[in-house]
Amino acid sequence: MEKKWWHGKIACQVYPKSYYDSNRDGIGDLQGIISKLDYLKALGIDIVWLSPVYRSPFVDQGYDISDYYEIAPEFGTMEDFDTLLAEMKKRGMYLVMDLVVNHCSSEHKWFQEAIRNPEGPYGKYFYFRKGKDGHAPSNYRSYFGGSMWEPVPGREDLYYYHAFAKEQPDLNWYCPELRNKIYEMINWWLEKGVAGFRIDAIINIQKDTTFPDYPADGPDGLCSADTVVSRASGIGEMLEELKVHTFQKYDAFTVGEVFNMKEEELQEFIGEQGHFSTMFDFSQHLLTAGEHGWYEQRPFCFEAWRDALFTAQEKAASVGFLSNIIENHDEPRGASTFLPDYAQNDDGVKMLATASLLLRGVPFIYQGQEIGMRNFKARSIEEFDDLNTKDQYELALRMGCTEQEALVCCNRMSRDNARRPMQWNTEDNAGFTTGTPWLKVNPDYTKINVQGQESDPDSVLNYYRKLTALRKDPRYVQTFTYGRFVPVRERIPEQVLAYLREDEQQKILVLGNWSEQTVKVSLENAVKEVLLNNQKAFRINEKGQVELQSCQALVLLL
Ligand code: TEU
Ligand code: CA
Repeated sequence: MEKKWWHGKIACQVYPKSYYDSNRDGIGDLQGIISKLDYLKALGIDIVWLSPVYRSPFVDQGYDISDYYEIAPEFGTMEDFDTLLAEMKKRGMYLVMDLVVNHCSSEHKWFQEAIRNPEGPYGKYFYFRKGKDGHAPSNYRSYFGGSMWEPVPGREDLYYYHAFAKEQPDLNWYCPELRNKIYEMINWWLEKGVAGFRIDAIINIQKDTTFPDYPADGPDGLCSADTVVSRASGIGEMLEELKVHTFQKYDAFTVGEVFNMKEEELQEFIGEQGHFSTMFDFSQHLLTAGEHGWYEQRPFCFEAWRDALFTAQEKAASVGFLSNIIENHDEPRGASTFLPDYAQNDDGVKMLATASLLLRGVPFIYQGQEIGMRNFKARSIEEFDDLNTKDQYELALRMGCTEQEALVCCNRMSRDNARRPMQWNTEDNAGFTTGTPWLKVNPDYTKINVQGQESDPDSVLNYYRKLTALRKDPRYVQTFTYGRFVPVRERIPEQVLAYLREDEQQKILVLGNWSEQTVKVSLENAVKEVLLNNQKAFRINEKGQVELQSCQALVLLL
């Protein structure tokens, strides 16, 4: 296998708006990130993925870009950005930008021109279509609710297409001129020295441009965006062209945000000659999402979760590398989602971290995950900012939930859970800002914060540091990076996660006891060394059985 510069690296996602506010306006910013680079470095981070920092009206928190060549003034200036790049370089770190090119903001000049004159030169950058019998051109439901088609103001029976919010018109990737504009922009950032991109919602660029109706799957008579994407084809050629014109020339690291890929396409996506370096594994998140919406409660089930993880790892094994996450800015906090009530403690959080960070692939830590940040308990819908959450709340009400029940669903699933400000210390607003934070801080910051954990050798933060150091330890880095992933499903007590990372040199066993009981795990090989233990005790009997306490995680060299 050809060696790549990003093999063996560890990444962190930073959500700029909520990381650190350097100028008291309540909004995190680039200078704030710069001031925390040493913190990230000490955590063992090599690659930082920045959620969008481009100019934007922030209808969808920067995922609606109005100028791809400018930094959002809320976050700072291009000079700040260049400083960030230089400071990262100094520390041997790599910067990965968010690439949002399925759509732009309705305030982007391309769309402003297009909507003024859909028949003019910019009209073909988007999808304008005539309605059908007084209705929208097709029955597609946008990701954020309502039709994907929005009437063009002042034009009878003309609509434009948006898979997400109406302020996020989809770009027409079948227009060569538009594609070239995008390649040019990507190369401009790569020339600047960014190391690569996380590529947003990329499957959505493929369309069946005849826009046929599909069977409705809800009382609104619409069909889901997932169906719409799945019925389209041709993504392979589009992504290949994109890669050849941009990423490939710079040896860039790319990670695709890929939903609804056809299973047989995995090789094409992340194989050695694939479209992307890696793509995120969302299989565990799809379990909790609910097929029709958040109102469908799906409690955490250990077996289903483990099987999803294992299956994804096995499928990728002979193909390439996945990027492994337990949470991101679209998902609730992993510690709140993938741990049962009795595991809601530091040991549980460390166990989940162990399970995730030692998988085969590129580990991504989302800001705050490393201190065990949890979901936020809102007492009313007013406490949310996210447009997706508001839509899901309304949907839950329409589906017969009471307000209280709808709120429970949002508290469990809201994207704002992970978007609450980072918890740095016990000062006001968790030390995130000395102004008024743009989104209320989680009150649990008095217990969960960086400063308190820095000084506690047994804290979650210090455990994360041990984990990243272990993964990069020269004695084990080969095995953790390139070694096989071998799931252990047989002869293992219920609710114990067990997998091996192994190569010709060594075998490393990762164990986590998700059950409430102490259990015994029979080992086939003798233990040479305990590489990591999230609890104090390590007990092994004469029969070679290791005793695992509830929420105990062990990494054993066999
Ligand atoms: O997300 C793409 C996506 O498919 C989301 O709609 C996802 O299904 C949803 O957030 C789950 O609740 C990306 C970004 O990560 C997200 O933040 C943006 O809102 C979206 O694209 C539009 O750019
Ligand atoms: Ca600020």
